[in-house]
Amino acid sequence: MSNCIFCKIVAGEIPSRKVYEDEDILAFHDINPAAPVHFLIIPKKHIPTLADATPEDIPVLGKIMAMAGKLAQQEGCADGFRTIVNTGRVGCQEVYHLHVHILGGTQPLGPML
Ligand code: DGP
Repeated sequence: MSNCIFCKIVAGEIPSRKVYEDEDILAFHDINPAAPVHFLIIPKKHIPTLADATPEDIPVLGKIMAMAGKLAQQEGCADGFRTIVNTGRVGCQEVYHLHVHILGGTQPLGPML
């Protein structure tokens, strides 16, 4: 999508600090980190929100989840991490290109739920 900031990152039109890239997904550091380690994993395909995902998106969504632990460990989250997917207005989603936040670091982040 031409006006989507994360599509522009996928296209290389906006720079990012990449963590991982393959033909289906991209991981890059969040511009506004909320934890010592904070990166995002996105599908390269423009899926606006988790609520817009369809059965045809299952492989790419599975890949994102299957890569999360490996990438988190690689980035320094040896003792665990939190995954967050904000969805829609009520979910306080700011960027309407589906993304999984990975947050971690050396200290526990504190309970959210
Ligand atoms: P959310 O509220 O779940 O939609 O979070 C969107 C996140 O995206 C937020 O933590 C900041 C991050 N973000 C927004 N614009 C950019 C950008 O241009 N580059 C990077 N690396 N991150 C961005």
